[in-house]
Formats: sequence, structure tokens, C-alpha cells
Amino acid sequence: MIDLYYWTTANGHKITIFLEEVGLPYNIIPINILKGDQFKPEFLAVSPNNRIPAIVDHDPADNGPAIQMFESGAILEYLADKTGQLIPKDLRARADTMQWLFWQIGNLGPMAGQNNHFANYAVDKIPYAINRYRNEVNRLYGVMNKRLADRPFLSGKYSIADIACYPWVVPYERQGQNISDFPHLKRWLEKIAARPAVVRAYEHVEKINPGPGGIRTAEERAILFGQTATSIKQ
Ligand SMILES: N[C@@H](CCC(=O)N[C@@H](CS)C(=O)NCC(=O)O)C(=O)O
Repeated sequence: MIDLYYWTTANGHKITIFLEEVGLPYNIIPINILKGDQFKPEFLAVSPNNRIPAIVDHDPADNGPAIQMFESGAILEYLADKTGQLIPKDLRARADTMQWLFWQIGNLGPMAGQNNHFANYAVDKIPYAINRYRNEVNRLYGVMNKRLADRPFLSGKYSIADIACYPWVVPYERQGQNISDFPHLKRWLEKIAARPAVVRAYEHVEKINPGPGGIRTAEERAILFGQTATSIKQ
């Protein structure tokens, strides 16, 4: 059984999609990042960066003690290796998949996160910051669109690279992007959205965090955007 420390955000969806795809049993431990659960000592012991997702694998392949992991890319690679699924075994194909997985972690995630922050959450609307990150996400969607022009998925078959990127393309409207400008990306998005495992993964949202989503109060804003080193002092 895998314990999954989860909230209903893009980085959380990556792991529920993977687990649903491979059928590995999991137990969700909700970490309400709007209420400050990410600063609780028991969570920080698993995820010292106070971010979801994180996992504890109580049944690791070496039969040793439980393995704890944070960072969604590392978790996806670990779970793909554990199950032998959604990651190629061939050396070259695996290297290709890993570069697209890391591309998401180092580019699409951080840029889309900042885009969301400055366009949708920041009280001060700073045109320079809004344009900078919207343009970066536009460029990154363009990189994916080009890559997908002559192949169905980012790296050969459907893989952890697609699973990592997908939740960052779902909210293309909030990202200030017109999906029709990216026809290959749109086809990819629709194909993945139709997968039963993906549908099941997103069903957690309504159960765990029903309602309009996003930040609702000044207190939630302070918890998410007022963080310093003191936030994780225990
Ligand atoms: N690089 C990390 C990013 C994780 C991340 O930013 N998680 C967000 C939710 S999408 C979070 O936990 N935020 C809590 C906070 O900002 O305090 C990963 O890929 O796992």
C-alpha cells in the first residue's frame, strides 16, 4: 500500500493519475495547503520542502523499511521503476522519457505556477510579471506542440512524461492560453483526458476539495504566499 500525501492541485494529480493507471492500491492523506497542513511536523518529516505530493511506500521492492519520497518527478520515476510501467526499459527510450519528465519539473511546472500566481492570485497586478510568465507558458506550450506534431505522446508511448505535463495543460484558460493555437497539444490533451484512469484521478477533487477551488480568504493567501524560513521551523 502506498500512502499518498495529496492535495487537489496539478502536482497532486500527477501521482493519482499514475496510481490509477497502474492499479497500485493507495491511501490518500489530504494535506490542505490552504489551511497550513503542509507545515505540520508529521508532513515535514516526509516532505521537508513543505510541498505536496509525497509518498510512503510500505512495501518497497527490497523488502526493507518503508521508503518516503517527495518531489513529483522523483516519485513518478520511483513508482514507474517499481511497477515496470509507463517508463521504457530500453536505454535510449528511457533517456528520452526522462528528459521530458525533467523538462516538466524544471520548466513547465515553475513557469505555469508563477503565471498562475501573477495573473490570478497576486493582489498587485504587475504587467511585466504577468506578461513574462504568460509568454513563457506560451513558449512552453509551443515546445510541446512542436514535439507532438509527428508523434502521439511526448516520448514514444504514453509515459510518466505525459502524466507530468498533462495537469499543467488542463487549465490552459487560467494560463491565458488559447488551446486552438496548439492543435497537436490539443489532440494530446483530449486523448489523455479520455483515459478512464485520468477521469478517476480527477474524481478525487470533488470528494476532497469540493467547490470553486482556488484561494478564498485572506488567511489562505497569507498561508500560501507569506512563507519564509520561519514557516518550517519546528
Ligand atoms: N517541484 C515540486 C512542486 C510541488 C508543489 O509546488 N506543490 C504545491 C501544490 S501544486 C504545494 O504543495 N504548495 C504548498 C505551498 O505552497 O505551501 C514537485 O514537483 O513535487
